[in-house]
Amino acid sequence: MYAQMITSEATQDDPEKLTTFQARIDSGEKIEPKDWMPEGYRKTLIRQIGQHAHSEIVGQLPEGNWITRAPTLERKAILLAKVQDEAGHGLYLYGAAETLGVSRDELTEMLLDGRMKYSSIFNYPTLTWADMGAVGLLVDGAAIMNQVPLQRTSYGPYSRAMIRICKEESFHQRQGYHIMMKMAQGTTAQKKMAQDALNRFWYPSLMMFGPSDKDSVHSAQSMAWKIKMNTNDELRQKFVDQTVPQAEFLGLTVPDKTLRWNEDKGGYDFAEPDWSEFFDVIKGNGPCNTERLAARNKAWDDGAWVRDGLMAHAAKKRAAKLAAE
Ligand code: FAQ
Repeated sequence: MYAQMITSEATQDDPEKLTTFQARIDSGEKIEPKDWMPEGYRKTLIRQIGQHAHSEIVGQLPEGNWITRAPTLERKAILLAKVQDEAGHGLYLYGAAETLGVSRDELTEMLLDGRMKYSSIFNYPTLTWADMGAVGLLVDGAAIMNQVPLQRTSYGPYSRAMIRICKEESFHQRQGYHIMMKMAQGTTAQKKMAQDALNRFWYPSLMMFGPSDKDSVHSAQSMAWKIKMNTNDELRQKFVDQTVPQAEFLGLTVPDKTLRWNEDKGGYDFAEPDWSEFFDVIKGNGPCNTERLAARNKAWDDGAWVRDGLMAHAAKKRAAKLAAE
């Protein structure tokens, strides 16, 4: 439906403006908020940046759940800092989306009433401490693989937000790797926990890149506009190629019996995730969808008095300034 909307809107745009716009994109120029842009470009960016921002915010929940239970003071402090970073990423991204003419409140309302999505991965539970390692290693690892190319995306505010986000995400991935390393080198029970976390998070992490290219509705147009720099399958392949040796170094086994190095393509052959599970999760039927949205709705309702107070204070200051003029 969204794709149809974009096509019909794109055809309503002035063809001459569209040609000039595409030429700017093709020559690698950045598009800035006040520049002319096709309505479909603007809407696609709002959808992608908004979904990305929501993912950062909802993504705090499975890890926030472990802050009080992290095994040492040092691990608590690191995890707390990581979760705070995710909040910051959400804020830069909401800021980037706002330059496209949508407010943060509107975006939040669309998340809360189900009109906008967030990443499928955050609908899976984090059952043990080793899951914090798997989230860092795999989820942040997949996020970086997707986001490093987005530093070169065509929309200026999005690309600049991604530069800072990627720096922080690489620390996140390393802290996950460090947790996994400690667990894998620990007692038999700890190694088992690390393996179990890898088993549960492997396929959901592969799903983070989106459906296979043949089923990706938006890739062709988004890549022509350089909103996306790679296809979903290209990034998934790169992620597998990067992550398998890391897991092997830890002495852990990737839960895919078909996994083989393919000399001809210079990458691994691997099993696709269960796509019916993916589509089910993004429809709202994953293990934690209800819980995640309930937590965000509660946070929004509980924070209403703060927002109202800030608005009343701002109105009072504005009125005082006007009276003094
Ligand atoms: N989950 O045509 P495509 C993070 C939807 S950040 C849910 O291929 P597109 C940091 C898609 O929206 C993680 N929905 O779509 C962190 C579309 O539905 P729609 C988030 C998904 O947009 C770490 C439909 O399927 N990162 O994790 C997913 O061209 C640790 C058809 O798909 C970003 O958002 C999915 N996985 O490509 C935080 C990166 N995949 O909207 C805390 C930026 C697809 O028509 C802890 N986003 N869909 O109803 C992107 O690069 C793209 O949006 C893709 C999807 C690649 C996700």
